[in-house]
Amino acid sequence: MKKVTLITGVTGQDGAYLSKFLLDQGYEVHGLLRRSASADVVDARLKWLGINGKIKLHDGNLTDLSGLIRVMQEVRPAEVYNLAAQSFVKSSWQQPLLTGQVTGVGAANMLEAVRIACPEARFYQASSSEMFGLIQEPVQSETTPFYPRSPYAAAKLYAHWMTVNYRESFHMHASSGILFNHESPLRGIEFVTRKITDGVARIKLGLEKTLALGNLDAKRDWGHARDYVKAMWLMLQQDKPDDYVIATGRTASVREFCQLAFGHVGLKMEDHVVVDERFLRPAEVDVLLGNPAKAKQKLGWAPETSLEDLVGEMVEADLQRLRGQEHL
Ligand code: NDP
Ligand code: GDR
Repeated sequence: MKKVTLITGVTGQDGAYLSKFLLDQGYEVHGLLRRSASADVVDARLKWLGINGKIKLHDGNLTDLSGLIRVMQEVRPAEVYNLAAQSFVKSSWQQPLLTGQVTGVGAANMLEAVRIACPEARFYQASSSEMFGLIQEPVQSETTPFYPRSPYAAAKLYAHWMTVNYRESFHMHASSGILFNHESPLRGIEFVTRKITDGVARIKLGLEKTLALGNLDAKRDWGHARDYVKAMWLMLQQDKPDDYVIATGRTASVREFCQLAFGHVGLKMEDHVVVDERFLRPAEVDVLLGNPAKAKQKLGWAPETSLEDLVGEMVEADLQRLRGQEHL
C-alpha cells in the first residue's frame, strides 16, 4: 500500500519540490489546488520537474473550511504538508487582512480539518524565519524569541503557535519547520533572488540594460528548496512532533548575491543595478542567520547546496528559459 499525502500550496516552489521528493519515495501525492482563470499555467512548476499528471489535484482554498474537511475525508492522508500561504512579505502590507486570513487563519482551518476528519494524520506547518524579524539574538535557533516585522510574519506567528497548541491540546503529530529563505529556479519572480537571476540573464542576452532593486544591504541565510523539502519530510518521520530551524548557518547580503549572479556571466553589478525606493519596505528585516544544529542532531539533516552553486543553477535556468521562451 502506498503512503498517501496531501500538500497544500502544491503549485508553489516548495510544493513542486516536495511533490517530486515524495513521488520518488513512493508516495501517492495529492495536492490542493485553488481555482484559477489561468488553468493552463497553474502547473508550470510541476511541468518543469516533469511530474505534472502524477499528482491527484483537488479543488480547494485555505479559507474554506468545509471544502478542506471534504478533501481530507476523500483523501485520508497519512501526512499533511501545509505549504499554502500568501507568501510575499511586501504584498502583506498591501493586503494585510487577506494575508491574515490565508497565511494565519488558513493554517488554523487546516489544523481543524485534520482534527475533525483525520486526527491520526501527521501535520507539517510551514513556519518562517520572518517570525524572528527584528532579531533578538545574532544567530537564531528554536529558543530565540520572535519579533515579527510585517503582517505576513504576524500571520505566520499565529499559525506557528496554533500548530504548537494543537500538538499540546489534542496530541496531534503536528510539527513546525522554521525555514530560512530557500530559493531555486522555481522561485517566484517577485522574490529578490529570482528577480536578480532573471535580470542578470536578460542583461546578458541584451534584452535589458538595468536591474532596479530595493535594499541591497539586507542579509539573508539562503539555501536550496530541494534540500529544505527533505527536512520537512524528516520532521514527519520522527516518533515525536517538534519544531526545527532549517538554515545553512551562512548569511549574505542582497549586494553579495548580486555580485555572485553578475559574476557568473562575467558582468559587474555596479554597471547595471540601480536602487529604486519603490522596492523598499515600511519595516525591514535587516539580517537573518539560522542555527540548524537541532535539525542536524535529531533529523540528521544538513544543507547540500552552496550559495555559489545555488546562484549558478538559478542564472543558468533563467538563461535557458529566456533563450527557449519558456514560461515561469
Ligand atoms: P509560493 O508563494 O511559491 O507558493 C504558495 C502556494 O500557496 C501556491 O501554491 C499558492 O497557489 C498557494 N496558495 C496561496 N493562497 C492560497 C489559498 N487561499 N488557498 C490555497 N492555496 C493557496 O511559496 P513557497 O513555495 O516559497 O513557500 C511555501 C510555504 O513556506 C509558504 O507558506 C511560505 O510562506 C513558507 N516559507 C517559505 C520560505 C521560502 O524561503 N520559500 C521560507 C519560510 C517559509 P497559487 O499557485 O494558486 O498562487
Ligand atoms: P523575504 O524575501 O522577504 O526574505 O521573504 P524577498 O526575496 O522578497 O526579500 C529578501 C530581502 O531582499 C530585499 N530586497 C528586495 N526584495 C524584493 N522582493 N525585491 C527587490 O527588488 C528587493 N531589493 C531588496 C528585501 O527588502 C528583503 O530584505 C521570503 C519569502 O519566501 C517568505 O515567504 C519567507 O517566509 C521568507 O523568505 C523566509
